Amino acid sequence: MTSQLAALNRWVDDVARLTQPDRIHWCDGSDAEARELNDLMVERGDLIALNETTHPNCYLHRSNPSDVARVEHLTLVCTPEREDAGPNNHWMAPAEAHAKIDALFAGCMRGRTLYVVPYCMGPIDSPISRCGVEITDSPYVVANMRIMTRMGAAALARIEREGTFVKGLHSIGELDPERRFIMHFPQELSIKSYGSGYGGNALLGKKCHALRIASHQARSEGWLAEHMLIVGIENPQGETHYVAAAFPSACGKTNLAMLIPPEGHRQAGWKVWTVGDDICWMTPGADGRLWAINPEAGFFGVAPGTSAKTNPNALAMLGHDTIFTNVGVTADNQPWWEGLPEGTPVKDWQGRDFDPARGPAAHPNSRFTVSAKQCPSYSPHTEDARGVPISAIVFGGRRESLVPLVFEARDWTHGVLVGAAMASETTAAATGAVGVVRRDPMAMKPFCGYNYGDYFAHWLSFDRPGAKLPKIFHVNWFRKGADGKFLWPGFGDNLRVLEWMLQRVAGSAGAEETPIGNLPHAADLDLAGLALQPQQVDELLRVDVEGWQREIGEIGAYLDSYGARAPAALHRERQRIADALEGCRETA
Ligand code: OXD
Ligand code: MN
Repeated sequence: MTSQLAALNRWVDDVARLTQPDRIHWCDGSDAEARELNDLMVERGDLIALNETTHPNCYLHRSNPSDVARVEHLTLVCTPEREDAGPNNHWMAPAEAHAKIDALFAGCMRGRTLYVVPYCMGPIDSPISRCGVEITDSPYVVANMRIMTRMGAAALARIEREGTFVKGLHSIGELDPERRFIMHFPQELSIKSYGSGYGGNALLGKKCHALRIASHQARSEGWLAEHMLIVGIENPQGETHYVAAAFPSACGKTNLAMLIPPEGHRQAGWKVWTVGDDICWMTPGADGRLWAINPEAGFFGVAPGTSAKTNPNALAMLGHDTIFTNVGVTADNQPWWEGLPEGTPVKDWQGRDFDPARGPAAHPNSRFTVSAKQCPSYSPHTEDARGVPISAIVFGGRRESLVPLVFEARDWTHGVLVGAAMASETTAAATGAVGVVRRDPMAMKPFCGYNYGDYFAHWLSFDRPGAKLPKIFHVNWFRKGADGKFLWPGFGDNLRVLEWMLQRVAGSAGAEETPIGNLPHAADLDLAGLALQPQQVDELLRVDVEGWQREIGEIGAYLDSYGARAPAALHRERQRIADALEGCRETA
C-alpha cells in the first residue's frame, strides 16, 4: 500500500474508533453497489420508488421536516485567526470547534454503516480537478455523491497518485437542529458536518469542498472557486463562447445554464450548451485567458418552478435515474411540484394527504439530483481536461427595483466592485426569512471560506500584464413594474441579453456610458417577437440617479465593514461612481 493510502486508512481507522460503526464500506462507485444501496434504502423507507413506467429508476426521499435547507448560522469557518474568516463568516477557534463536534461524533455510528466515499471534483484527468474523501453514515448521501461527483475507484486511484485530498467527515447524527454544525478547517483541508442530511450541509463535495475549502486553496494557488454556472453560447456562425454567471441560490442559475433560445434565435442557428449550473473553478491559462471547469458531475436543482415552459431541458432530464427530495406525489406515484401545469398531488412533501391549506405540495427548496449527462444540452466540452475559455462573467441578483436589466463594467476593477456590491433578496435555499435584500458579493456570501476583503483583493490580482480577462456584466431578470409584475420575460429570452454581451466582447454592439456602467440602448438589444411596451424597455434600461446615490452610499458602508482588508482600489472605484452620479445630478 502506498503511503497516501496508508494515510487515508489511518484516518478511516481514527474516525471508526471515534464513531463506532458496525460496518465499514469502501465505495467503488459501481452500478452494482448503487443498486444494492438503493434496495437497502427502499427497504428502510429512506427512499420510495416512483412510477416505474413514467419515471424509471427514480426515487423520492423525504427529509426530516426540520432539515430542508442550508443552515448558515450553524456553518463555521475555523481558521486560527478570527480575522482570516472575516465578518462574512461565523467563526470558531479550531481546537474548540474540533472538541465541540467530536463530542457529537463520539459513538454516533453505532448500529450504522460507515461509508468511505472517494470522489474527484472535476474531470478525472484534469489538472484543475481536486479530490476528496467523504466519510458518512448516510446511504442517501452516498447515492447523491455518486451522481454529483466522479465517485469511486477512479477517484481513489487519483488520490493514491497525488497524495492530497480533502477530508470530510459527516454524520446525520440525530437530525436534531440543536445538535447540528457544519465546520470547515481550511488550513487542515478538512470538513466536519453533523446533524443534517440536507444537500448543501451533507454532500460535502459541493458547497463545503468545492466552494468554502476550494476558495481558500484557490487564493493561495492563484485560481478562483466560484458560485457560478458555465454555459456555452453557439452563434449562427458556429462559434461558441463560454459565459460564467454568479447568482445567489434559487435565482435561476439552472434555468440560465440550460436555456432554450427564443424561436427566432433557434431558427437563425443559436444553440446553448450546458457545462455547469452551480460551481465554476477558473484558472489563468498560458494564453492569459481564464479557463473553467465544472467540478460537479450532476445537478442538485430546485424543483418548484421547473416546467416545460421555464426549463424544458431540465424537465427532459428528470424522467429517469433521478433522486427527488421533498417533492409531492400524484395518485399514480409520479413526482409533483408547484409550477407543473399537469398532474394533481395527493401527498405533500412530508407524506401527508395534500391539503393546500397547509402550504405547497412540494417544499419550496425541494430538489432533484441528476447526472449532468442526462441534460439534452450537456456540452461535449464538459469533460475537457483544460476546461473551457471564459469570454464573459455575469453577476446578478434578485432585485425588484433600481437595478437595470443589464450593464457592463468599464474594466476589471469596476467589474470586481460590481461583483462585490451585489445584493439580492433571500430565498428558500437557506433557512431564515425569504425576500430580504442582503449584500451577497459574487453570490458567495454563504460560501467564501475566508475574509471577503482578502477575496476582493484576490479577484483584483488577476488584472496583470498578459492577462486576457473576460468582460464583466451585471444583470437583473427580476425587476418589477408599478403593477408588481416582472418587467422582463426571463428564461429563454435571457439569451437576448447574453447576445448583446457577446457582441460587446466582440466589439460589435453599442452602449451608453453611464456612471454605473455601460447600458445597451433599446436598439442594441434584439427584442424582435417580444410583446414589450417601449416604456417597459425604458424602465428596464433606466438609471435612477438618486436611487443609485443611496445604493452607492450603502456599498461604501458595506466595504467599510471589512476595515483595512477592503482593497483601496475598490474604495477609489466606488468614489469615482459616486462623483459621476453627483455630476449627473448637477447637470440634470
Ligand atoms: C445550492 C445552493 O444548493 O446554492 O446550490 O443552495
Ligand atoms: Mn448554489
